[in-house]
Amino acid sequence: TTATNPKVSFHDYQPELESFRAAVLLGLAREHKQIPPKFFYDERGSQLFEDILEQAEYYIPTVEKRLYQEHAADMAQLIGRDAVLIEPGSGSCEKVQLLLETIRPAAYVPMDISGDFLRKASCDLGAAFPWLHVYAACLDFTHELRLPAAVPEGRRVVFIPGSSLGNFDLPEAQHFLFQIRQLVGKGGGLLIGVDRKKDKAVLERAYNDAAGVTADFNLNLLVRINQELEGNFDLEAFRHEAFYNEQLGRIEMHLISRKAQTVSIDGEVFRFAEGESIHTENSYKYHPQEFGTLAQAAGFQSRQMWTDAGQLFGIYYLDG
Ligand code: AVI
Repeated sequence: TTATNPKVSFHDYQPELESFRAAVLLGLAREHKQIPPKFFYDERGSQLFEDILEQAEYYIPTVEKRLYQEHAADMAQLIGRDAVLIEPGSGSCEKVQLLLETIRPAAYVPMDISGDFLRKASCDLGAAFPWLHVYAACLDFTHELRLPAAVPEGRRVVFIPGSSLGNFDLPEAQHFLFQIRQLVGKGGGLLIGVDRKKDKAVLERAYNDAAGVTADFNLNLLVRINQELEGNFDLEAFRHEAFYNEQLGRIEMHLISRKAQTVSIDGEVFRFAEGESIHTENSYKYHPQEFGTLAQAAGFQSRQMWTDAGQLFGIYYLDG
């Protein structure tokens, strides 16, 4: 609908070829069935996630937004002018907008697995910030972190709002932070939002919103399998479940089979017992000290942490 903006470019590394099919068929063949959470984010899933962000029970966006608003100047000072700002899992690019005018990066590199969604978000961003150079990279950031060749030289700072790190298991989180450290190098930085450990009831409400949006988000995975992989999941025969696993410090999301049943996907048959689960997501919560240790092991040095009065959420700035 808008004229092409020469400051916005799109680089497609085709992240989804084959991987969804393989992940589903392998994941459902395991003793404890599982599907990695990155497959939530097709276009409808990305939209449902945006709707989760609007739910009152899901406290992260409100708390985090306030922190960016209150401390933008401090953050900008640590990041420095004319940085290359890189955001893996950028989604609707909403958070970064709270910082762009203060940070004034030389380039912004949003990365997302959902191509159409990324394209639209980048164009909207280019329109809202006409001075900004955007190099959008459609890729699976859990698989590869690469910058389009056209991105200018400059101090690199990775920006990860929304506690995306929480969706990695510990070894993966470690590896991901290490890769970020490689990408930004010595002298680069990382600005990252990380959800904190807190009262179980608050956490469980956040992943079981009353309107059922998180449930739809979870169940959309089965819709995707039906549509893209010729599956025949009966959506009425599975339910959303999310609970806090205190011992492991994580929210777990599952899809629970309401009855004994078989499901076929692309000709392969999978059996489900009544009550059997497909584990679809973990969302780890970190004490500041735990996160500090993890980041340090990846080669980062903690510079600053900002948190809210309720100690729900932490934003960290780390030096590479
Ligand atoms: C993207 N990620 C940080 C969200 C989280 O809280 O772990 C995904 C989510 N799943 C259910 N609600 C939100």
